[in-house]
Amino acid sequence: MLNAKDEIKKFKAGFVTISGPPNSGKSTLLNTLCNAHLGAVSQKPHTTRIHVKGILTTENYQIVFIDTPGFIKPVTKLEKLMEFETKRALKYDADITVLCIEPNIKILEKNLDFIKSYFNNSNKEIITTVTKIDIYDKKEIEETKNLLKKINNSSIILEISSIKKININILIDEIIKKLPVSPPYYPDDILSDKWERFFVSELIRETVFELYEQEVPYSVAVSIEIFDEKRIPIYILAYLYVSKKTHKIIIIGENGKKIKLLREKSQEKIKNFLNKEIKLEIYVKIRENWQNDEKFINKITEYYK
Ligand SMILES: Nc1nc2c(ncn2[C@@H]2O[C@H](COP(=O)(O)OP(=O)(O)OP(=O)(O)O)[C@@H](O)[C@H]2O)c(=O)[nH]1
Ligand SMILES: [Mg+2]
Repeated sequence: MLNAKDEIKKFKAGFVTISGPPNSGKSTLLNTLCNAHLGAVSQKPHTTRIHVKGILTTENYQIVFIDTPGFIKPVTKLEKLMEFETKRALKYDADITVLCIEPNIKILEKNLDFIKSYFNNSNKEIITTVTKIDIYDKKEIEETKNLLKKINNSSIILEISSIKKININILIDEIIKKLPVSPPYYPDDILSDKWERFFVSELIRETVFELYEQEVPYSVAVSIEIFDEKRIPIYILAYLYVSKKTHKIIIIGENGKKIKLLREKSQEKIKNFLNKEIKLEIYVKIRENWQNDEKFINKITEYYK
């Protein structure tokens, strides 16, 4: 018979979706929880397009986090895919969901309907996190918590900061309490379900979000055409697709200065991520209105899956 000590030792494992309004800090939380740069992060909303799994394994548990795109009212086919990715992770994949809410009343009110329907449609345990508390004052954090309690008073609410690592361990403890007893889903040395090519393309896309304004980052899709590990340094050729001619001109910039910066910054990030020397080349291509071209979207997300 099992004694109490053995009970504690029982291995726990499960899936945890990270959801919430755009720009609320979901991907940053994934990266902090997994201690790796897995999700693309930017100051602009709708950075994440496809779900990304981050796997945290210890002696006693394995948590498979699923970062998802922010809540979206889809218009284009790409946005429909983003919405599908969010809903799929919520409905089928997760044992628990972590809802990320930035304590900004204006943004919160804008997303209230999404948040309400999230609580109504989820049949899973929800842990609500009020994010980025290092940059908000107490009053705003309290107001947010009160509003959230009005919507749902059964979910735990934790105040967190992923950047300052505040209450991250408490969040992990709360998740472990709710995790089912189960063998691990992945080998203990696996950090994500995605291929290196995916992270390489996302690091380039993240840099595009950093360097370009307005609609340009949303016009960009990245495809890794060559990833040649036999060459030293590793040779990577990326095609950067834009949906308009004018965007190509903006991406390249005067005398090619802007794309040079994009190449250099992306190369540095990829080098740090892979921990290997690399040589990156980027070609810009026009693919008009690709956001509504299902075939193209499938091609571009082929190695994402
Ligand atoms: N100060 C502070 N900023 C944060 C924190 N977490 C995230 N941010 C910033 O908030 C912005 C959005 O972060 P992301 O992690 O990309 O947000 P997201 O929810 O994944 O966004 P989408 O994928 O676009 O829905 C970035 O500029 C982050 O650096 C935090 O704990 N503190
Ligand atoms: Mg994100």
